[in-house]
Amino acid sequence: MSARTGPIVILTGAGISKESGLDTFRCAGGIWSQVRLEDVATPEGFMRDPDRVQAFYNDRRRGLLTDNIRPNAAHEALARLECEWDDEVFLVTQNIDDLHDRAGSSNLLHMHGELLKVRCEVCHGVHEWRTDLGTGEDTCPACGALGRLRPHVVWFGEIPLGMDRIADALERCALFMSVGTSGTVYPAAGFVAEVTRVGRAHTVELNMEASNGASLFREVLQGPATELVPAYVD
Ligand code: BJW
Repeated sequence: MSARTGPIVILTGAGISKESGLDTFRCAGGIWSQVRLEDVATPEGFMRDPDRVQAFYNDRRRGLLTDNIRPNAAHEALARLECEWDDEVFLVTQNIDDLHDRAGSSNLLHMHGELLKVRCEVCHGVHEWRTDLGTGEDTCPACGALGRLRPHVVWFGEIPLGMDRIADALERCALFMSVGTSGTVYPAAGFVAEVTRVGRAHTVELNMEASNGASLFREVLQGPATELVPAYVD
């Protein structure tokens, strides 16, 4: 990785977990070709048919917890980078899986939430959760409300998490790296433009194919994350 003189912000998306065995959203055969996002990833979809939405996330939660889903060489390389540069590295992931956590990244923000957490619609408490939801018997560990837990994920129309912290980091960073994201979903898709507007940072995209925002990056590398990321950061 080229020499730098300031913080590094890394944005990751579903492509980084693809080689760990998790589906992306918009690749051929991806999640949005299997289900309609309006049905499962909007507050309106949840109000219309909560059981359907809970079943969608129950399936994905069970999938994530199977033994064969593990962090890959790209997650591990980003965790090593944080070991080397300490709190100079800020990892912002759009992914709700826990593969960065398992790889050892800790200066990490899940801007679209976490699959292994639930949020109580009554007291708004967030809790670790590893089993199915939606039986009507789910009880909030904090306030005791019955059947009012939802997946702690950010649906379309909801505000992503940690936006103030992200905006501050984008403004100060010397390197902005985007890994495995199609650059389709805002506000994450707009981060490279924000960094570029401030003008100081090097920007690099590592993705299987050119993303929607590829022309905004100073450097674009194409290929699988498990090859590109270790080669770039080590
Ligand atoms: C590989 C690979 C390998 C494959 N190696 N690469 C303009 C401005 C602001 C907002 C909007 C706007 N226009 C519209 C909006 C609203 C909307 C939006 O963006 N819509 C667009 C579709 C147009 N955004 C929102 O509603 C967001 N909220 C919001 O904007 O609030 C307003 C606000 C913002 C800020 C401050 C104040 C107010 C919320 C968005 C929530 C997204 N939620 C989801 C689902 C929930 C989580 C879940 O179930 O998992 O999040 S949608 C889904 O897409 C998921 C992902 O995190 C997200 C991004 O997908 P990602 O990661 O890019 O995956 P793919 O599949 O698209 O791409 C994978 C890439 O990997 C591909 O390019 C492959 O080539 C590559 N790849 N294998 C390397 N081995």
